[in-house]
This record gives sequence, structure tokens and C-alpha cells, in this order.
Amino acid sequence: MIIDCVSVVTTTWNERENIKKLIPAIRNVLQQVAHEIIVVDDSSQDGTIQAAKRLADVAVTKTREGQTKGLLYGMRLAKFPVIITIDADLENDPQHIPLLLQQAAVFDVVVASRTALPRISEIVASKTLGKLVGVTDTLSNFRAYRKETVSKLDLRGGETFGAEFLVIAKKKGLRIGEITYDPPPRRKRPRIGGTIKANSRIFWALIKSLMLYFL
Ligand SMILES: Nc1nc2c(ncn2[C@@H]2O[C@H](COP(=O)(O)OP(=O)(O)OP(=O)(O)O)[C@@H](O)[C@H]2O)c(=O)[nH]1
Ligand SMILES: [Mg+2]
Repeated sequence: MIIDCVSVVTTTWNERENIKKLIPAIRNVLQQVAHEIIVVDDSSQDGTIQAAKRLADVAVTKTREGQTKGLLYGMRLAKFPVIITIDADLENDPQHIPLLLQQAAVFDVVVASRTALPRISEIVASKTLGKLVGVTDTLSNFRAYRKETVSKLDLRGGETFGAEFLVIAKKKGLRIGEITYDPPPRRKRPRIGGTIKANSRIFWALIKSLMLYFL
């Protein structure tokens, strides 16, 4: 099966300059594929929504709830049967979208996993939850989903950086696939916080996701 139409969903929190580069880059890769680009902005203060309204097909603004809820919100708006989710901060190169789409023909969820995981918490997540769900990068939200799975993705864990989506997918018996890519260097000042804060948030998300897996 060849996938010839796709909805691309990204969430934003103060990503005005990045979104201006990301959206044309996505359109460039998808020249031969019917597509829509959906931006879910959580009331950024830097004018992201104005840029998104100009460039995207759908741009919505809402109160801040985090990336995980934003992704689900955007996926529910999607009109095509396959959805790509992608970070807006240029850490997920749209060049990998065609391979994700190829795999989405045979899997319900496909994760684009980074070949190098920079944080200790991400490595632990990979060796625990990752082993259970069968992907090396459980926190990558660069993924393809089949739209029909979205109704099954009922979130209970709050912000889990995408890990809960995989827990649900595994528990519902969905087919989970994976591609890998070499990530670019991280932005200098990580938005998620410094080393201790970021690792703590990810460890907490991991604990919640493991609990949801075993409950
Ligand atoms: N809608 C929405 N999007 C968010 C929120 N927090 C982060 N994002 C977006 O989610 C994507 C990933 O967030 P990042 O802050 O880059 O998280 P990360 O990649 O784990 O951390 P970094 O190392 O800082 O890049 C980006 O597109 C952000 O703009 C939020 O509260 N709401
Ligand atoms: Mg990032």
C-alpha cells in the first residue's frame, strides 16, 4: 500500500522562528503527497500562532497543557488516515518523513528513534519501557500513526513525552514499528530544563508510564 495523503501535526510553545523554517521544509518533502499541516500552539507569547496561521493549514491556540496533550489534540483534528507527529524545534528532520510513511503502511504506530540518546533518563527509559514496547527511543515524538488508532489513545498520565502513547498502543495490541536516524546536536539551552530538571521530569514520566503499563 502506498500512502498518498498525510496529516502532519506539530505542537508549539514559543517556536515562531522554527515554525517558519519547519513548515516549508515539510512541504518541500511532501511535494508529491497530499497533505495538511496542523499546528497546536499553547498560547505562546512570541507570536508563533500568527506565523502558524500564515503558513499552516490548521493553526489552533489553546491554554497550556504540555506537548503530549497537544499532540493528541492535533491528531484528533487530522483529516487524513495517516498522521505524522513532529517536534517544531528542528530536531526532527522532515527528510525522514517518507520512510516513516513507508512503514506506516504496515504498522499502526512507527517511531523515528534517535540513534544516540543524550540524557541518562532517556537511556533508562529505552532499557526499560523501550524493551517492553519494542522501540529504542520511547520519548521521540517523531512518529507516524494511523488515524484510526487515535480514538484508542485515551491519556491518563498527563505529560509523559509520548511514552504513554506507546504504552496504550502496546496494551491495545497495535503494531509498533521503528526507523532510526542520527539526531542533530540539541539546542544550546534545552527548553525542557537543565540536566537535573530534564532528567527528573523524564524519570517521572517514565515511572508514570511504567505504572500505566503494569496496571
Ligand atoms: N503545545 C505545546 N507544545 C509544547 C509544549 N512544550 C513543548 N512543546 C513543543 O513540543 C516540542 C518538543 O519540545 P521541546 O521543548 O523541544 O522538548 P525536548 O525536545 O524534549 O527538549 P529540548 O532538549 O529542549 O529540545 C517542541 O515543538 C515544543 O515547542 C507545551 O506546553 N505545549
Ligand atoms: Mg526539542
